[in-house]
Amino acid sequence: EVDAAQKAAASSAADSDAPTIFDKVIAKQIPAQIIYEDEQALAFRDISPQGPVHFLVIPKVRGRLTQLSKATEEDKPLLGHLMYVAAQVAKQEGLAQGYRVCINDGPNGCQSVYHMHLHIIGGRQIPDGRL
Ligand code: IU
Repeated sequence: EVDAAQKAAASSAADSDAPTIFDKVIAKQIPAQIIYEDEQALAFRDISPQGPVHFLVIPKVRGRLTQLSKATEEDKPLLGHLMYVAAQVAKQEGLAQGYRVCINDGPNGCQSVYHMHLHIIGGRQIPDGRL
């Protein structure tokens, strides 16, 4: 398992405006289990699931939203949409008992892919205060 320090080191190296693997997911150039898609957002299963259900919700337009801390006033509707999609897909996935929504930002947040994304993890009891 990759520890937090390794992940943080990898993420600072990756901190750029360069395209990420998620652009290839959006373009369907690499296989991904896409479970929801609309004009603005995409949800797909995390390749390294941290629970029985673990999916990511991403905006299709990455350019101005590589990470949450880069969000501007104009991103507010999109951020709201991503949260709403997370809840709808969680329902679709049968997470009636609840789930955790998490966004990692920057090196200290252990962000590894610089295309903003929400993690939705459920299907098990999540310990208080942890992923
Ligand atoms: P992070 O918040 O940037 O650390 O999350 C990135 C997530 O993207 C992480 O949970 C990976 O397992 C996941 N992921 C993926 O689902 N598919 C990929 O091709 C890659 C990463 I690279």
